[in-house]
Amino acid sequence: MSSGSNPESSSSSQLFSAESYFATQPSPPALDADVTGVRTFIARQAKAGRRVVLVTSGGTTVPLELNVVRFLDNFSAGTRGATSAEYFLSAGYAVIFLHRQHSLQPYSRHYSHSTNPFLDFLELEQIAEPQAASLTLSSQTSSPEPIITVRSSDPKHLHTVLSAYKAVHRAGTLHTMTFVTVNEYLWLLRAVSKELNVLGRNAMYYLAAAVSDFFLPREKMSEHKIQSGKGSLIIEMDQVPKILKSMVDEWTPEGFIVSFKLETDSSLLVPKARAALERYGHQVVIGNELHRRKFEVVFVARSAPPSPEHNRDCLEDASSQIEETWLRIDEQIAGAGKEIEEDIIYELVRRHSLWTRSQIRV
Ligand code: PAZ
Repeated sequence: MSSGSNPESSSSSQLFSAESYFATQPSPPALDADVTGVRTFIARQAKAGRRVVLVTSGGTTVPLELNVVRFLDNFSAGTRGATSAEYFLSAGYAVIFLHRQHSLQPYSRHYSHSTNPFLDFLELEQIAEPQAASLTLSSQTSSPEPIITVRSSDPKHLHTVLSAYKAVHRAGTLHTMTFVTVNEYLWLLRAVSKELNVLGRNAMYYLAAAVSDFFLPREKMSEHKIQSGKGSLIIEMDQVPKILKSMVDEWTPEGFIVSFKLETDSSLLVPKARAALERYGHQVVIGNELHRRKFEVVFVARSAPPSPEHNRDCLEDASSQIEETWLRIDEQIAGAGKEIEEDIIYELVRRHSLWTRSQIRV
């Protein structure tokens, strides 16, 4: 990074491998505690015989200073991830929801502060005499207890969401973890993937988070707030390592890995998704164009092998066997509440079932 006020910074960039990244960039302070928590969760789900999916959601930040005042961010609100997590849960999966702090979450997303402000659902009905039990909790023991009622224009929907939310809590099938920076995201992704590897093919990875492609290594960051007033600011960032390759080859070789590819130029969508599948050798790339992402996505995956005799090398070399499947919902139906994630998850669950039953890579 260079600016008139930041003369000590360097302008040389280097190419980080996953290995050199983790050897040089600091782990988040809570990593050990996070790993202990997720390990316990996975063990419980394994005992219950459940499949587990890691859903990543929301955008990562790239801090520009060590004492961070400024950072680069991403548009993602976490809608795709939070919505998908609900459909995975209702399909019987346990979900590790690794999300950007304060982004949308399963169930509560229906009543977020901006779409359906919670307080708008509450009415102060009447004043009742204080109950004996509540007297001990109240500092103003002589004041009557207010009664608050919930009023919704669509109580059936509220009831459905609340019932599902409570059921998931009772079952203990949702485990949430948070990140803010791209560095936290990468460390957590690696740690959770290694833990989930114990489930082999029963683990799925649904990587819907919008992860920065560029970052500022710790050694290039200014310690204090970058000062203005001495002209323009020039920042040279390094490329975030391609961690999908490490996931497939090292961290979780048996897992069913689904990555997302976002483009704004729709002519690039399929070629880039195909290239990602060929490059990393995982199971599915879901392509989505920024403005159409709620109505259509494209699944890019290898076609099912014609017979179990096909070996892994034969399939991986055959790029001609990569096929595209478009999934679309009508915009009017989407406006009436239908969510494309319902169909995405239905299709992925079907493919994951085939994957768990097959003995070869498809
Ligand atoms: O969070 P959101 O629902 O607004 O957006 C979802 C998305 C577009 C970030 C996701 O579908 C996606 O494509 N994630 C991967 C982005 C990428 O190419 O890095």
